[in-house]
Amino acid sequence: MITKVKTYRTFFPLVLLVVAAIAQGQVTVSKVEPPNWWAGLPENPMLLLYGTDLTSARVTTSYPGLKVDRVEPGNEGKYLFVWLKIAPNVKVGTAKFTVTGSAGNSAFEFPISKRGCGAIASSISKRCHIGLRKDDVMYLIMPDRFANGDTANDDPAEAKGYYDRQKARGFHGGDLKGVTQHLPYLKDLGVTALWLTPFWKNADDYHGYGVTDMYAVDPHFGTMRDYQDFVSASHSQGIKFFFDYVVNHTGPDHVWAKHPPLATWLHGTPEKHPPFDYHFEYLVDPHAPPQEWENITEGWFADRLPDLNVDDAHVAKYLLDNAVWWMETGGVDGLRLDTFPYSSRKFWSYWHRELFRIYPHTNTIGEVYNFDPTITSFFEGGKKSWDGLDDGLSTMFDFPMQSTIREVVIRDKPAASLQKTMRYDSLYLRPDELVTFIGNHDQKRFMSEEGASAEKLKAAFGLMMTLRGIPQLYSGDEIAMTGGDDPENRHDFPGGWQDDTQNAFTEQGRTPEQQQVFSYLRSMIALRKEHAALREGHQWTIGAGEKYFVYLRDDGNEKVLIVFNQGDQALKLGLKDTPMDSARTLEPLMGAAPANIADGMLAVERPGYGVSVYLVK
Ligand SMILES: [Ca+2]
Ligand SMILES: [Ca+2]
Repeated sequence: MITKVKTYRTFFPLVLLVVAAIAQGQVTVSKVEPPNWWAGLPENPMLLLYGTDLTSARVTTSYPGLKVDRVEPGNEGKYLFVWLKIAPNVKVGTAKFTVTGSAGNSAFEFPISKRGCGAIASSISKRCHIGLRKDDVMYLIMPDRFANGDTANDDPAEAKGYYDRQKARGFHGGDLKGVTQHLPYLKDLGVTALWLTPFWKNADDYHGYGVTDMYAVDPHFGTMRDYQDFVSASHSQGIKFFFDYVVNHTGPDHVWAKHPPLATWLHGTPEKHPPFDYHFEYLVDPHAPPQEWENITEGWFADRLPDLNVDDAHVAKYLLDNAVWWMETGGVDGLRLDTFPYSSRKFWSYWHRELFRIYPHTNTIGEVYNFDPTITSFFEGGKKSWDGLDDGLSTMFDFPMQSTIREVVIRDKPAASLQKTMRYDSLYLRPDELVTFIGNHDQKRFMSEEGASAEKLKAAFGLMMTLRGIPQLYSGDEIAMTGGDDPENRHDFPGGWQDDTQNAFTEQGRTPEQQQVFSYLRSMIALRKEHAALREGHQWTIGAGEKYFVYLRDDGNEKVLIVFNQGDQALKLGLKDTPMDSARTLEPLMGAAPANIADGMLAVERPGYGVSVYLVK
């Protein structure tokens, strides 16, 4: 009772003061998004101002080359949308804006920056905004779980209490500096592109998928400068960077969850929203009534993540400007698009068209988490579908192939299943650009599947490096890390922390089995780099059976033959009427079970287990 009285006495005058201030129209601006823009960037930004009493505010500036095109108030007087018009020849500098309320005024500064590959490091990074290409090998990192490059940010003052390396779902201390420090390791392995799970500001989500500020780096992962230094250092090592971009939802702790800028900003409220649904088969079906699939695009992911109404023009423009801002701030090469089917195709169509207008050489990789190619292929961009829309998506992760490789290699499904899955390549416009993988941060590790072994892991890597597509590795698989479903599949990389007892970043620190897998993968990547046919060549099936899949990669200049085998029988395949019918000899390149060509037949006497690669002469 006494406490209550005390509280009342302490706070009542304060409350009165605030109410009085608002009644008098005390306009304030507490945040501006985006916080800056660039001279010569062919896109005029829409600013979102946060503050108080912004309902009838006017915004002016006398900065040459800058004009306020129009303003529109948001909810509760807390938001104001400001559309800028920026002259192409605007000078680099800091613009000052005055915000005039019904009584009183406020101000904010808005820097106009110089374009480059990242605001700071433009002199080092000459090339950026170049998307994924067939020459690339991508590597996925969860920054919290890779390496701790800066212990000072482990338990940062502004977000204390989430750091605990003993907790599976706590922050473990990994950060952007840690990734930067291990770029030589990645370069040595043969990695040419990095995808990092989100590192923008979260509340307690170490994985980064619950954003609370779309214009900030989470303090656990470092500073904006660390981000810029990281991308710049990657570029100087010849490694591209892909930003993990999430448009479908924010974290539950984002201020928008309770105070959306507009009534139409989200699909519902934390209390009342459409349920989560992932049955993409209805979304791709022209005969399914909209009621069957509306919850896929409007439901709240996991029933708790505020779903952005991307069909609202303000939200769509916000998300375009935000992506452009990260692209410019760091010199990002491309974007990995999280939960792609969960946002409307009309939105993606707009967003991709505008993004590619600004960055014609970048590209996007969509997460379409489904194992049926008749469903996944629907989301590939470049074609209008039954809904009259082209969602613009450049390429996507090849989930159907990922599951087939595991089924064949680990669970002894017929090797010919590989051929069957790729038969559906006819449904894609660019099947050779699909991003192939054998695991990621959302799946049980390959090595933790029942029946897996280092030999099988090597065979899976061998397939991935020689089949059509652009390979993507998940950090830790190269050293045969184990781990079940989430969160067990996200253990720390051994050696990323000062006090780790093992350092698998170095050859001396790896166990014999780890070294065997690492060295095999490194050689396969090198082989792929050496032979253009493995990256660019058309893939022809030479033979497929219960225990073998034999295929050729042919780029017009060279022919490379790959024999995948998991049986103990000798192989004998007729080559007549195949693209190999004029082949005379085989030069072993890798794995190399003894093989020869005689009388129009390919003979592999003792094929052994796994992948063998030959140059065909
Ligand atoms: Ca740290
Ligand atoms: Ca959605």
